[in-house]
Amino acid sequence: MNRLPVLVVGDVHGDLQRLFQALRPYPPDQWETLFLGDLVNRGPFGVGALRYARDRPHSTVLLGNHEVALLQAVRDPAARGSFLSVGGQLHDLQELRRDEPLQEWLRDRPGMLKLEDGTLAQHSGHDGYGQLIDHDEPDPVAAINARIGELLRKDGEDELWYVLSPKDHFRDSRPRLEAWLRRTGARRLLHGHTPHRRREPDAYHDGLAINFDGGFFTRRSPVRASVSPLPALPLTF
Ligand SMILES: [Mn+2]
Repeated sequence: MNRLPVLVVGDVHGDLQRLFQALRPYPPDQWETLFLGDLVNRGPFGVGALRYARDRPHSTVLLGNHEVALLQAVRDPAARGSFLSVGGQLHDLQELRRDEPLQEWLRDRPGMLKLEDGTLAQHSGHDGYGQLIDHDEPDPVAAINARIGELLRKDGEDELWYVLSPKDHFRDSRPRLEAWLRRTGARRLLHGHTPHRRREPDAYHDGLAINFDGGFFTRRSPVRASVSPLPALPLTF
C-alpha cells in the first residue's frame, strides 16, 4: 500500500447508503482504501458492503468481530441465535451461504495491517489480539493474521469473537497502548469498533491512536467521522 494516499473507512454495519455518500469525494482509482472491519450486521446491506469493499480497486479489508459472527452462523446453524442477537440480518446469512467464493475471501481477511509509515490498523482498540500468539513471537502482526486464518478454518470463531469483542481499552490506558505499539513495532494505531460521537475521526493520546467508528447506521455523526484520509504521521512519533 501507500503508493496512493490512504483513505480509512470505519465500521460500516450494513449502511451502504451512507458508505456511498461518504466515498463520493474519493474516487477509487486515486485512493488506497482501508476498511477497518465490521461491514456487516445491524444495517440492511452487510453482504452488499462486503462485496463492494472486495471489488473496490486498491482496497484492503480487515476482519471485525461481526464478520466472525456471520461466518460462524454460516458454518453452524446452532450459532444463528447469537448471530441474530448481535444485529445479524437473516438475508445476509442466506446470501453468504449461497456465495462460497465470498465466504472463502472473508476467511482470508487479515486482522491487522501495518502501513509503510509504521501505522498499525486493526478493528478493535485493545490488545486482546496478543492472546492469539506467544509473547516472544518475532513478527506479531504476521503471526496474529496467520492464527486468525487458522481459527476461521478450524471452528474457532467463538475464541476469535471473545478476543475481538471487548470494548476499547487503549483510550483508558495510554501505557497499555504504548506497550502494544512497542510489541508490534508500530508508531501509532488506527481502529474502529467502539462508536464515538465526534464530528471527525477520534484521535486520542496526542494522536497515538485514532478511532474511525463514527457510528454508521445507528448513530448520526457526520460520515466524515468514519471515512477520512489518513492524517500524516507527526514527525515527533
Ligand atoms: Mn466491532
